[in-house]
Amino acid sequence: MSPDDELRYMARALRIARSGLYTTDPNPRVGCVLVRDNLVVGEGFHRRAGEPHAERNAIDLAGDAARGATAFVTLEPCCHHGRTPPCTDALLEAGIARVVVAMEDPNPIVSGRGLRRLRAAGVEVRTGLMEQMARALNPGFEKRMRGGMPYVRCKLAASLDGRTSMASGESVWITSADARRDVHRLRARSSAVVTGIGTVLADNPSMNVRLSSNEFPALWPNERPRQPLRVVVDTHLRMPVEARMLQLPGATLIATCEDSPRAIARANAAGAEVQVFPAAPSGGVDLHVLLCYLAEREINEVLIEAGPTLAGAALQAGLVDELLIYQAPHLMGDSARGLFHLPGLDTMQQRIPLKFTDVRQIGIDLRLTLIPVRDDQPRNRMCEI
Ligand code: AOF
Ligand code: ZN
Repeated sequence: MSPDDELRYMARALRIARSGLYTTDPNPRVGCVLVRDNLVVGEGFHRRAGEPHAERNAIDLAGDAARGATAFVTLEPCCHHGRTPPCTDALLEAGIARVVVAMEDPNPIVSGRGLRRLRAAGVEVRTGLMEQMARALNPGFEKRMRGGMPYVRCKLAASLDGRTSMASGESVWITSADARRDVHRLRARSSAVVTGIGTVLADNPSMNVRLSSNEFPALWPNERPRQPLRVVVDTHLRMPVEARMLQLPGATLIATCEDSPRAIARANAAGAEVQVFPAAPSGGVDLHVLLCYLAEREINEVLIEAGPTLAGAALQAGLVDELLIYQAPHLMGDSARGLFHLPGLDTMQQRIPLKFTDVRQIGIDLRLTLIPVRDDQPRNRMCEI
């Protein structure tokens, strides 16, 4: 098989893995392609935790044709008994001769053991083919497995002059319907969506996924995306019992510093789960502790959709991995509110430098993707509590 063929088959495995983008949580998205005599004899992806892994699905499809085939897998085959049996055993039983893997499984109970098991059984193993792309498919799973923290995206919608709401607080809708649909896809791939009580009180948002299945290009027919866990950062437990999100399917978690049993019971009765957290030195729920807690609940990808206070606090604490800014082609004027509240930032030297990783037009708006870059800022913090 030529190097070009190998790239082609791994690219196919990666594309198939994307079919699980909205459903595998908390498991990673994984794809597998089986090739014999330069023909695809089977392929599969992991759909949902508890259901068969990608390799198992591909082997079942190939049947006897799997014997002597090469398996292209986007993640190292597992070698443990979890909700499903080990894929290494399935590959060996099926008589797979060679395994090409894009990335090692960061899960400490696998982490190289799957590859060693295959090699020990005489299977030829190659790793690292299209590794970057495989890692980009599961940033949250990898970060949680390696550091006990979720991958955090922060989404904001702004005018061309970087304003997010008028001085009166009025803010709906800044961007167009196309950009809002894009945000719903972002929500749908996230395990949790985080907002602040200020946004709840001002806008009474639903924070759910409201797209029909055909608006998810990666989703297979008749499948619905999950609803992410809704998290409201609400230091003083001011959540109104009639908040719209509490009436909707899916769970809402209130993260608070208020431990009054009466206030908690009231929120519980309205359908919200309440978790009490320590306050950060600057006041308000300690977001680092909150994210560690979410990772413990197997939350892989977090989307912060909040106003300038919460978004600024998360950014200044070095907790944001990626910023997504939807920018609309209009001006809101200089009395309107900005993107981030960043207290203590007074000199040019204190600026928070960012790097563009993607810029594209979505309908009439722009979507800017950026990552923080400064090394002397706390960044990619691990869970160390
Ligand atoms: C694979 N192929 O398609 C996936 C893998 O509880 P289980 O049995 O589903 O195991 C989950 C773990 O298996 C998950 O944390 C990750 O380490 C690995 N996922 N491995 O060989 C797959 N989804
Ligand atoms: Zn497996």
